[in-house]
Amino acid sequence: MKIRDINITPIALSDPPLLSAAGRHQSYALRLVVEIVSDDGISGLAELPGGVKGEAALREFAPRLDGHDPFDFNRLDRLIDEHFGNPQDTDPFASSLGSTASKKEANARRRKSHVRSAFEVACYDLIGKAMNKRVADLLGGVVRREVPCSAYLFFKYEGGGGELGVNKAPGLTGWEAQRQEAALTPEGIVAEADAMIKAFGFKSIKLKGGAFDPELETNAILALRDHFGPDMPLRFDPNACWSMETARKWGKIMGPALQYYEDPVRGQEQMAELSKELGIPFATNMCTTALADLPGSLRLGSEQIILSDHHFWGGFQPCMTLAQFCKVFGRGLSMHSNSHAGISLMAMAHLAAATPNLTYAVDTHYPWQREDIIVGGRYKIENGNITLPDGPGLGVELDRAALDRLHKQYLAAGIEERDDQTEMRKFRPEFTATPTQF
Ligand code: GKR
Ligand code: MG
Repeated sequence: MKIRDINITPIALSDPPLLSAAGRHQSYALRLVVEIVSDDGISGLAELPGGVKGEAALREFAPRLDGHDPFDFNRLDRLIDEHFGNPQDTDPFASSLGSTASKKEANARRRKSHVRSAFEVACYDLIGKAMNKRVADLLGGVVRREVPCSAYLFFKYEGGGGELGVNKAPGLTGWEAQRQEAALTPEGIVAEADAMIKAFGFKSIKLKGGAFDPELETNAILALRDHFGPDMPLRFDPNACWSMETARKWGKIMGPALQYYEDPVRGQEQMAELSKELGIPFATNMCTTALADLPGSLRLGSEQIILSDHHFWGGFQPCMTLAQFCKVFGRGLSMHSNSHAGISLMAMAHLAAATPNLTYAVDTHYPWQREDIIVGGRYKIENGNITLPDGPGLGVELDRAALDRLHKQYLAAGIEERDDQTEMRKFRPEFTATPTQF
């Protein structure tokens, strides 16, 4: 079996105005859909964060895979290294978003990881379809068919996103209606949580912070704890935009209510110092984000829990290596997410289903999106779980009409890269997404 064709399609998914330290989500979230086709006509799928630079990187690399054997992952690695170079060789201790790597190095590494992830995941889907095996079977076997997900709450402005922008579609009920409402206060966050949990049955909650005054965000965590009681696991993540002083002060207050404190501060050194001081579990998807960061994580003890993400770690295989690391060195393991459609959801589900020591429910932005590119439309999350599909590979097929529609939506949206800061400046011209904001 050889790879004969590769199709790369940028799409735009409607996205409501969610807030974070980076600013405000644009009306559309960009994704890239990758399809590889074998010489016997079987296709393998993957989905990645979008943007013209990422798309260009995929397109430049893709011809190297002409005639490639999808089983040969070592060759894929060699081709990727030849094409992108291997910056990790020169500085294996560099942390991508920490203090030692420049933004340029971090972006280069991220692009390389994305490209490897896209083709690795698509190869697994292709192999699974060819062999009538689920991807999770190929990754080591299914240890759970029900993959628990966490509710992912955001402070947000009013608006449904997409064509609606800051407006709301009338006549909706339940989560569909709540999804369009503003959530700018602790009460608003509790209402958001209630509607999301009623619709999807989540049994743990993550709140994205970093958007407003730390006191207000801390009060939102305390309001969630009061509303849902002490048995509902709560996580809080200000994306490292808090100073040590701020994170220390509010961490002491919200700490007892938290399952984990995710990236309160920036870089492995600061994370290590504060986590020792506060003595509560720290988690990261910002200071330990690649295999090259693991020596630093060990040396410093920067976090107790690492969030994997097959898009950012370079595919399933590095995430399985991370899982082994977590097992051997006593780290907990959770999973990170960005706005995404059903192919990413399925890839996350297969990875989670095949990871015995996935110790926390996975993040997903999926409830915030409305459209999808998979046959059958939006995949159901029930009782807080994604149920692994029975079909081979990732278990989903591409809905070509939907792909075409969302590609046209991408062309019409005219967005080249995700840019939450510029989006926020349309409403708050003085806004700057500096690394430390509070
Ligand atoms: O979608 O705004 C967002 C999130 O802030 C996302 O970009 C983060 O990468 O969810 C992520 C996180 O856990 O840091
Ligand atoms: Mg995070």
